[in-house]
Amino acid sequence: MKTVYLALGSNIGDRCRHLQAALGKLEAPDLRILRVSSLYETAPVGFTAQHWFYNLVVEAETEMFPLQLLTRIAKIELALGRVRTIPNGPRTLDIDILLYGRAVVHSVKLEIPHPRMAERRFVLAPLAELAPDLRHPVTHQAIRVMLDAAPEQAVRRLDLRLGSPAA
Ligand code: PH2
Ligand code: MG
Ligand code: MG
Repeated sequence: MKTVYLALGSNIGDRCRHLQAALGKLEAPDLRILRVSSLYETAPVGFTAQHWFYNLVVEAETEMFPLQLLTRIAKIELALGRVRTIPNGPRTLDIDILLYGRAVVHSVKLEIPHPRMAERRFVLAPLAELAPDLRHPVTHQAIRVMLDAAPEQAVRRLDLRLGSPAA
């Protein structure tokens, strides 16, 4: 059993509903959602001519191996209407694996820890809410330290929390 952290984002249509539906689809006999961060409204990073995102981070426990988890995630993204157009462009739902236990994975299809997490407040702010003292397996920096060091980016924590489907 591994503890994993997943980052979810949506910036098309009913962002809340897409994220809530994703939580429902993630929960399964081989993937248990333990905790869900608050919801954050965040300015788009990278390709900036698009709507603001809703982002959150999920802490889960899974028996799946990393590539199995990636395949499961791709199915959920597809089921929720994801169409891949421009890189970093608008999406109904994006699910990224941030951390998988303390594992380091470099494969063509998958990199863990997520290679851009250090630059992304929209990931680090919700992750720091769940696991501020967790250390990045490569740099050994605590998540709260990574958040302090991350570049400026508008992230607003909303007074709104999506339910964990198991709760
Ligand atoms: N995802 C991206 C690119 N830019 N910006 C925000 N605020 N939130 C995201 O989830 C996001 C992004 C690529 O997946
Ligand atoms: Mg992403
Ligand atoms: Mg992705």
